[in-house]
Amino acid sequence: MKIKQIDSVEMFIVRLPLVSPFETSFSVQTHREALLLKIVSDDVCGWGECVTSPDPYYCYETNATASHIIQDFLIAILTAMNNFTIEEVLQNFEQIRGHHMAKAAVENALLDIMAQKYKIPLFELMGGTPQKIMSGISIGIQESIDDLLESIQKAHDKRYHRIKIKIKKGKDIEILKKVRRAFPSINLMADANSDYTLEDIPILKKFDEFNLMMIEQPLNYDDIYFHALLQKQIQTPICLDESIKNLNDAKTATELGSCKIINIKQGRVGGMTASKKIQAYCMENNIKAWSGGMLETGIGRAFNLHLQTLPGFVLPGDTSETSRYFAEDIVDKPVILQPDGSIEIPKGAGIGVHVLPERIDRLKVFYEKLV
Ligand code: OSB
Ligand code: MG
Repeated sequence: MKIKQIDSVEMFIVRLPLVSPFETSFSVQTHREALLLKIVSDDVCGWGECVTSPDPYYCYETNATASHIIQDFLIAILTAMNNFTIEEVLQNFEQIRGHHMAKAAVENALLDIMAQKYKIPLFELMGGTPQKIMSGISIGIQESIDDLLESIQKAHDKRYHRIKIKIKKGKDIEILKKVRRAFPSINLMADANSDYTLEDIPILKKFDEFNLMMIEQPLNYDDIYFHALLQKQIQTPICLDESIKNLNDAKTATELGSCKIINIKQGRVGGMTASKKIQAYCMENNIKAWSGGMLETGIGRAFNLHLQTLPGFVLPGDTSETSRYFAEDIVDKPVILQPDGSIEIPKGAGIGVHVLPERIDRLKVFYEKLV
């Protein structure tokens, strides 16, 4: 089906307090400032969430760069088109280099519209299989080991399918030792967010004794080659996050042996369609994939849930329940874990969550009508 024309485009930034600060090796986040797009086309309203933050500490894109690219380039391209498919939009977006998160946000909204036009859930439009989605939680660096053990205990009681802890240099071996002593058999992994270098190989080798599912992004955020050298020297499977920005990066990493696992964040790789291609490549090339998170609101998380119905997503992702992030979200229904720790895909056409205008209105710190 084609989209006839774009009727309106609105951009919001909402600021939601996190239930607790989220500390990584690169920053401490106390709020999620989410850039949202509301696009109306052929009388259907679609939503997209841009996974950028206000700061460029995870990657170079920020809410400011994304709103610039969306407003001055992507929406300009979009509104110049008539009677078009989403594939044609993505082709036209290729002229703009990088800025994947900005592109993904626009594609999000168009996919939500398209699925609603067909009156089917987004996963069906994507070619996924309806199923329960596995859950996972990402626990930030804590003040004390007791705080960390308590957070892990809570997540374990909720039956999260795997637990990821954030680590950094100096907050690693001793912590992992204590976590493993307290929880000898949980599915555990560690995310370093690029805090190590090859000089740290003696430390990174010690991770092998903790039976981790993987270590995520140990080395530089844009490195692929040195991760291959590291993987040869450690047993713990390496998972790449920051370094994989597109299918070509996934191929390079696979051919070099830089990782055994890839964290696919739909925003980081340029959207749902790009993610689908990467998961297919991973499946064919014996790389395990999972869906990462960026502390999304219920809008972005709905996209991540639909994405995980594709067969390449064989490991639990960073998809947690709403209450782990926010006291109140901007959508209904909130994500909750089932008694077995799984998550149901939102029902209904499109992304299947209902965006609450009153909440957006109350939490917004920026608004502009672009079209
Ligand atoms: O490295 O995976 C990461 C959040 C923000 C930026 C980077 C990362 C993360 C997370 C949280 O780990 C994942 C989530 O629960 O959304
Ligand atoms: Mg990560």
